[in-house]
Order: sequence, then C-alpha cells, then structure tokens
Amino acid sequence: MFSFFKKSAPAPAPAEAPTLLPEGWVTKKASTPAEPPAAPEVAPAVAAAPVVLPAPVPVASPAPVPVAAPVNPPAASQPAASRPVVLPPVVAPAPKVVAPPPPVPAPEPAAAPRQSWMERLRAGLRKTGGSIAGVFTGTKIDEQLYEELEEALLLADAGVKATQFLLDDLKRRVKEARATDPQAVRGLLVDALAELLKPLEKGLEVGRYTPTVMMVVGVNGAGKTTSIGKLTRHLADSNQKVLLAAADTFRAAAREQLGVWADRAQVEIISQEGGDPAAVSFDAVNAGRARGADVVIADTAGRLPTQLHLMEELKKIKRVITKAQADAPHEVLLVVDGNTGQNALNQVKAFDEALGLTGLVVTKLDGTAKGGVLAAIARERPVPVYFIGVGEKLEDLETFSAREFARALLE
Ligand SMILES: Nc1nc2c(ncn2[C@@H]2O[C@H](COP(=O)(O)OP(=O)(O)OP(=O)(O)O)[C@@H](O)[C@H]2O)c(=O)[nH]1
Ligand SMILES: [Mg+2]
Repeated sequence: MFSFFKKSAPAPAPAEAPTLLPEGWVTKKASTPAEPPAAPEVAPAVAAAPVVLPAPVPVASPAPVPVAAPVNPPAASQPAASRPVVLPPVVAPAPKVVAPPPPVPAPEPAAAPRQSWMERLRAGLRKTGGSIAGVFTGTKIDEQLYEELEEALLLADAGVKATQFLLDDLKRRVKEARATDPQAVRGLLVDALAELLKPLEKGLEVGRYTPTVMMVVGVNGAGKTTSIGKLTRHLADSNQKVLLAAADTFRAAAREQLGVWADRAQVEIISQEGGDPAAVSFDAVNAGRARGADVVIADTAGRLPTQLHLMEELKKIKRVITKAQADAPHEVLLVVDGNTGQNALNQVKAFDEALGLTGLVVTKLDGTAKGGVLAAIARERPVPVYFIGVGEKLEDLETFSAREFARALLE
C-alpha cells in the first residue's frame, strides 16, 4: 500500500528531527476510555508533531514519509462558547454492539503496491479511456481526429470548457513537437491533461493545528463514511490520534456504520442518538482538544445542495466548530461520487459556495466513472483532490496524482 502520510514542519517551532513514519498498516492505537464531555473552555491541547499528507508520489513502491517538526500554535483561549445543545454526548470508545449497518468491507491489512492500485483505476476508467484512445488509432493527424477527440472528451464528462482548453493546448503541443503520428498526439494529450490536473494535486495536511478538524460533506451515498473510515485507519496506523464525530445523526445506521470503522481503527467516536449534528461536532472538537487528539473528523449526513435548509445546517455545523476551536474547521472535504459526471462539478461549485471547500475526495472511480470530470473541475473550480477511491476496501483510497490519472485515462 502506498503510504500517504507525511509529517512536516508547518512553521518554525521546537525542532524535532524528521522521522519516518511506518508504511502500511503497522500501528494500532488503543482505544481511550470514555471520558465525560469536555467543557468548551477546556485547555488547549498540546500540539503534536504536524503531519502533512503529501502530494502524491509517482508510481513506485510505498514512499517513506518524513515527519515534521512540531508546532504549537497557541490555541486561542476560548471565550465561553455557548454550547448549542445541552445534552451531553454519548462518548464511547467504540460501539460494542453493531446492528448490521450499511456494508462496510472487511479490513485489508495486506499491502497492495501502488502499481496494482493503478491497474484498478485504469480498469475503472477503461471504458472512457478506451473510447478516447480509439481516436488515435488512425494514421493521420487531421481535423477529423480533433473532432473525434472533442466528442470523446465531452462524452468522458470533461465539459465544454475543459475540452476546448485541452484541444487548443494539444494543437499547440502538436505544432511545437512537429508530431506526425497520432500515437504521439496521444502522448501529448497525456501531457496536456496532466498539466491541467496538476493544480488538483495537493497533499492533505494535518498537524499544523491540534487537533486538525475536518468536516466531511457531500450528497447521499457519495462515500463519505467509507472514505472517513479508510482515512481514519490510515491516520491511526500512522500514530495519529483520531476522534470521530458522528454528525450524521439522522439515521442510527449511519452512526453504527461510522462506529464499525472507529472500532476497526480503534479510535474514539462521539455520537448522540437523535442529537443535533452541530452539537455533536462541537462536543467532538472539545473532546478532541481535551484529550489531545491529532485529528477530529466529523461525518455529516448526505444532502443535495438544492436542499437549502440542509445546507444551512452544514453552515451551522461549521460555525459551531469554530466556536469550539477558533481556527477550525481546517478542512472542509467534499466527497464526490465519480460516477455523477458533470453533476460532480455542480456539486463542487455549490458546496464550495456554501462552505468554502478545502479539498475533495472523488470516489467510485472503479465503477462506470468516466473520469473526465476532473478536467472540468480543474478548469472551472480547482479544489484539490486529496484522495480518490477506487473500491470499497481499505486499500482503495489513494492519493491523487495528475499524471497517473491522465495516463490511466488515456493509455
Ligand atoms: N465501488 C466503490 N464503492 C464505494 C467507494 N466508496 C464508497 N463506496 C460504497 O458506496 C456506498 C455508500 O458509501 P457511504 O460511505 O455509506 O456513503 P455516504 O456518503 O456516507 O452515504 P450517506 O451517509 O448515506 O449520505 C457503500 O456501499 C460504499 O461501500 C469506492 O471508491 N468505490
Ligand atoms: Mg454516511
């Protein structure tokens, strides 16, 4: 498994020599016993070593991950933040009894090389890639080739703007390279697409703040909880103390599903039956600070961006998190189902406008996803893609590499 956790020094601080974090699934954190809910004014947790989830590394064996020097940003002392809801949260080390929740795949401790993961991505995108690749099977570079390519890119969900941009860029490259062979043109298209996607390639950073607080949002069934589960396991295995907030309070099954992942990664979870999602998030951040968690991740219920009252609810969660920790949330991640095509771009725009997204997780690229929508996102709303999902198993969450993706799509 390609390791994507890196620690780095976010700012000058008491230096600690860079250290390598373990690759793969090596460390399990023991559950911490339940504690009473933390008061909002709880003393700031001492900052641990900052961690950066690095930008992807080209296909290779699992890369070691440097560890950064710690930084202890003075956690702002909290004004007596008003708790949104008085009910104390139910804090449990991990749910003990779990009714059959939505399917959660079995943990996969076996390390899969990134190469084989690439194959899965490639297989997922084959349908589209095949149709784009088919454009280059002729012998001539002519207007017809470009017309067919335009059509193939549009069919791959690249959208009008990105398609036009790629065609113009490609023609320029073909001219510069004096290419005469359609296969060479395909190679130049890989270059063009990789360059277009490059701004999306960014590592998720945790550790600059203690705890680093993330809220995860998206439409129903996009893969939020599954992605959080996978990410939590990665973080826990990299010695990060994670605390989950089951801020999807609508369905018992949603809490239980997150609980299964918490149990597996042996991390704490804060949930509250029928509670207010903002209150649960607030309590989780406070508990995370009190207990010295490195990362707090809030799982929210799925919703359409057109459901304005539910979007308001997300804004409230965000505001209330800020009350618990002034600089939080540090990450607002949108999970997008890669199969939703151009609609994914609309989701990115809508959630970004409502919440100010910091990153994306694009899931289900192993399915019928056409992949081109990432080009549209890069062109029209370049929110970094921290991770992509190519399956339901633990190892199926990976960092995003622009060039790998371009190659998987076009070669
Ligand atoms: N094939 C595939 N399936 C995935 C991937 N990520 C998630 N899933 C599956 O998608 C389904 C929905 O995933 P969830 O994590 O429950 O989605 P969610 O966004 O939390 O859903 P709600 O909370 O109901 O909005 C589950 O069956 C997951 O196993 C992926 O990358 N590939
Ligand atoms: Mg969910």
